[in-house]
Amino acid sequence: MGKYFEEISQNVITAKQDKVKELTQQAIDDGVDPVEIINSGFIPGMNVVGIRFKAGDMFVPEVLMSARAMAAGMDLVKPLLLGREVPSRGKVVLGTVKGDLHDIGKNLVGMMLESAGYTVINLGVDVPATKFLQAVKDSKPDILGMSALLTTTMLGMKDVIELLKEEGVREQVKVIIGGAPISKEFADKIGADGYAPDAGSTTELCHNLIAR
Ligand code: B1M
Repeated sequence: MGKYFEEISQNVITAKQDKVKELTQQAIDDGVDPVEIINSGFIPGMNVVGIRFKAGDMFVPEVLMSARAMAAGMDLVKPLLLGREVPSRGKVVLGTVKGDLHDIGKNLVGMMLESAGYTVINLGVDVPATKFLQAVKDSKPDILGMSALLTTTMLGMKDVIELLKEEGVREQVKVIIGGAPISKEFADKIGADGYAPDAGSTTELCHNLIAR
């Protein structure tokens, strides 16, 4: 059974989408537990991608292709998980702040988090503070992640944190932020719990915040 995992991981890393699909289907037909295919095949592959991306050995287009290869395999596995309790590392609500339409980096962060075992609720782009607030109230995530690529829109992150405070839900959720103009200093200044410069370190940041 274990023979599939290493091969699936390798083909996720090298972004061979058709091969990932073929091997995943073979594993399913052979009776391999779908959760094991995720935990021992997809996630270790994406972990390597995350490490290589962080080290500068892989670039954004390659990471996206690996994530797509994994998603192709995930499409085959997901229907088998319906009605089953899939262990999640935690829930993350993600969105690009109001007035900002940039989503390539945010989606990359989302894919990395999903492949690391998180449940991700992606609110999309141009998300008003009230929508972030509603998502925190409704979905009760462990982490709220905001992205901004414009120096003008990054200030909207502070508005969201203030609104969470006003509504008495700030302490229920860890707030993390990222995007090209964002820095650790800015995160500290607006009272966020964390900042990550790239998708790989966002996963680590979430692990650390949830473990606390
Ligand atoms: Co725009 N844009 N753009 N743009 N754009 C920038 C950001 C800009 C720096 C270009 C420039 O002038 N040199 C500039 C901002 C200047 C500033 O504010 N200082 C700019 C501008 C001005 C604009 C417009 C105003 C242009 C215009 O219309 N006059 C306009 C604004 C539209 C709007 O949002 N309202 C605009 C529009 C666009 C497009 C629509 C054409 C397109 C976006 C398409 C899309 O996203 N679907 C676009 C693009 C592609 C860019 C650049 C070229 C690339 C951004 C990108 O995708 N990078 C960008 C220049 C640049 O950054 N070099 C630019 C790749 C991506 C993987 O990186 O997004 O940084 P990044 O994400 C990283 C990290 O930042 C981090 O992890 C990611 C992966 O490692 N990260 C997080 C991101 N979010 C995170 C969240 C986290 C943690 C980490 O936790 C929650």
